[in-house]
Amino acid sequence: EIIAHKKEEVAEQKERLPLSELEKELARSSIPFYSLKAALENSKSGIIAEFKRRSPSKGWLFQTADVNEVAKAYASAGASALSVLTDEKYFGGTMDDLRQATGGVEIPVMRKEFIVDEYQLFEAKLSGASAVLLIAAAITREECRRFTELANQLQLEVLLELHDEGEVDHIGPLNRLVGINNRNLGSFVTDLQKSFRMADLLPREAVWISESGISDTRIVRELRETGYRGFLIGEYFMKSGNPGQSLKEFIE
Ligand code: IGP
Repeated sequence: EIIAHKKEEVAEQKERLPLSELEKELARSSIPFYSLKAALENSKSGIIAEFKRRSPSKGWLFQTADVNEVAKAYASAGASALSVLTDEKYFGGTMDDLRQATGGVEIPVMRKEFIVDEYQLFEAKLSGASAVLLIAAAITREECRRFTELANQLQLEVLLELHDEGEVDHIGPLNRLVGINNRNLGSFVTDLQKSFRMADLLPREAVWISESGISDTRIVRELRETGYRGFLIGEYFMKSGNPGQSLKEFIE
């Protein structure tokens, strides 16, 4: 469904702009890079604040949000990094949202997308992203290794997202940022216990990130005690109507 749709979307893009064109453009440009891994290892908040206009389960959270304004507000409120949805159909995001966010802040910005093709990695880099999400459930182990390698060559860090125990075998030696998505992909129900349950299976040398359904600081504290260094939060901030302020109060 969503993956098939993505593959179609990418195929159309590739026709308009061949990969070779993106490669040339990349060779001509110099794009600032901020390490997500370093930001999480060294930071106090560990919060990856997400710009998310809508979600498939909740509908619009903040349709008219100004991405430039929110990105800057998140950064100055103390976010360690940003995540920007670029999927339009399900999340109301665009590549332009990503470009505006990366142009306005000096912290790592991750492209949040269903990555199914190399092409999307070039796009991410050219839009100023410092990191990309790879969803284990959406790709084979071979693709995971291939995409991670190419991303690293392009100076993009990879956050590898897992949903259940069975996906742990996607983690390769290059995957140093591993996320547990607390949201069930089928039912959209979030279960924070998943992060606690799966902690034992994660490599010690990786930076662990807990994703989705986080809305209180007590959980963040418990996750940190369990070993998590990153906390990916979107809905809670976006639905408040003032995401930057909401993050600020969350941190204080
Ligand atoms: C943020 P939340 O519940 O705070 O809005 O979750 C983030 O984890 C979620 O948007 C997400 C996501 C994804 C969205 C995690 N992995 C993959 C789309 C695709």
